[in-house]
Amino acid sequence: MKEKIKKIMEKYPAKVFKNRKEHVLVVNKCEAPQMIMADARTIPGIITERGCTYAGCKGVVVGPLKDTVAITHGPIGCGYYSWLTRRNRARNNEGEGYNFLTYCFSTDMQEKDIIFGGENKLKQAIGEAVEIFKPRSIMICATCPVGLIGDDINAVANWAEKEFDTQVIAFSCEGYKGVSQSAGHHIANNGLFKHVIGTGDEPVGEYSVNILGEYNIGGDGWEIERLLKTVGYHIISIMSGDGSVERLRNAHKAHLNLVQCHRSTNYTAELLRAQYGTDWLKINFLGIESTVQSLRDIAKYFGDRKLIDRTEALIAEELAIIQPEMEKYRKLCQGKTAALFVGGSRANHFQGPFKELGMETVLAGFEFAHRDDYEGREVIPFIKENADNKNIENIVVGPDRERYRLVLSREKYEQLNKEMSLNYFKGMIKIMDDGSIVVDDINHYEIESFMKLLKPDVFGSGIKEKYVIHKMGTLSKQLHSYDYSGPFAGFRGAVIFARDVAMGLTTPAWRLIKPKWKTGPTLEGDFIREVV
Ligand code: CFM
Ligand code: HCA
Repeated sequence: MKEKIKKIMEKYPAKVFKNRKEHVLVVNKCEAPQMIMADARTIPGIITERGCTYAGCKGVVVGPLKDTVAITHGPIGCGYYSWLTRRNRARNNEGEGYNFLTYCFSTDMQEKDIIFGGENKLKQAIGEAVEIFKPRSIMICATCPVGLIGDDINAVANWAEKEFDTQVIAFSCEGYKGVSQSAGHHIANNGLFKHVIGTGDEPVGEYSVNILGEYNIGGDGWEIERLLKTVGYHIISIMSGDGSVERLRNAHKAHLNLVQCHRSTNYTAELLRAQYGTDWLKINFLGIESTVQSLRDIAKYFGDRKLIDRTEALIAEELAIIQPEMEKYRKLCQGKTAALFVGGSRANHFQGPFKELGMETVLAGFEFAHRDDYEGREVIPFIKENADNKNIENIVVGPDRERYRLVLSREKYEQLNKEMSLNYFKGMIKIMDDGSIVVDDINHYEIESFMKLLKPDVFGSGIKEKYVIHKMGTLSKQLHSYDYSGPFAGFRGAVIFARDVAMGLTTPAWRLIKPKWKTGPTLEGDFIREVV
């Protein structure tokens, strides 16, 4: 396999070859720990699948907060692209205030604003938002031109806060600020931790948790919430699917933080631990086995008999409902293979659901994950800082004098940590079989090459790859937007996922497609080195 991969890479110019080969590995437990290059600059000119820092801040973390007016300061395309395209669902609330998600707020910067500056336009936009919507908070998200022309969004936020007596938070998440969406997650986490978390003082119930890194895509968060509430947990806040700023203000009061997407919220999880003493637990509600494991781990953390019994009763009840249907789909999918390429956590999280259908993952990779998402958090001290990640503020906090408290005694913590790994994420590589391939920041050339090499039955990724894969005569399953389906989380979501995959694999469409390039080249000509 290594030889075949080398052949793919050898087509690159020498410098590109040297770079790209560090981003690919074949899993081999005997060579563990295996290192991969990640969170590094994409080579200019390569057709990457990545997005920008603004997308990670506004589109991913801040955007789903429904009770705030998130204004995109920039050209209209940036605001438009991040206007619910992610399918982060939200309800019109139960007494929380508002839901502004169906609006797209933007300063719609024009050439004249780029030349003369856009601060006045931004001030005007905030004024209009206050007048029309009277929100409790406003968030300003910067796009590329804002940083390039030097609009001071922090000064505007300070001015507006006084002028309108409303909280205004500025996020300097210019698209180019980092190498991918990932920098935007960090900037958003920092802003919410500094200005929102810890500002509330609502009383919280017994067994209170936050769900971090769950964005309610296709309703996943609602299914997770249903399970957790049935067992008896009090969910203080969700960061940030169907989430609200008002609830997030009390996040510091949780007894435990549940981390679904490690990449996008590990910063907040760690800051909450350092400042308030709250442990975090990596959970995963995608797939039946990991849903069972997550529910059991949470109950074990609190150690209350009632919670443990209710957890087991819920698991038994849900399994009885889904098993007959799952069996039907498993028969249709058994023996097929999958390749997964998704942002920063789902190429990991969806391997379980495929496995439960009898499908092996032959390739998996991330757009923008860091080495810890691949190799486990133990590598964090060894990750080299570079000019790009130094560019993003790294907040360091100590214990809060009044509000720091530990839920577990030291002995209890030590004992539990042996059973379930608290404040730790083991990464993706450890769950993968020997011989499977890991590719970081894949590009279009590599997608096509690996498709030809591995011939997976399904390629799970996003909209940018979908039609290239379909044109190759293979099923593409969107694991970002869920192809307008979902929820996929929890027991019932697993059945919907299984149904969708079985349906996609068995459709007769694939027999009818004969891509033109399977019978001959579609483009012919000579390669001319110099044009006179
Ligand atoms: Fe986390 Fe996400 Fe993902 Fe992500 Fe994303 Fe997403 Fe994703 Mo698209 S927060 S890293 S930045 S799980 S939007 S809900 S699907 S790339 S794998
Ligand atoms: C983003 C959002 C995205 C894009 C999905 C896709 C999402 O990265 O800005 O490429 O299909 O989930 O909506 O990841």
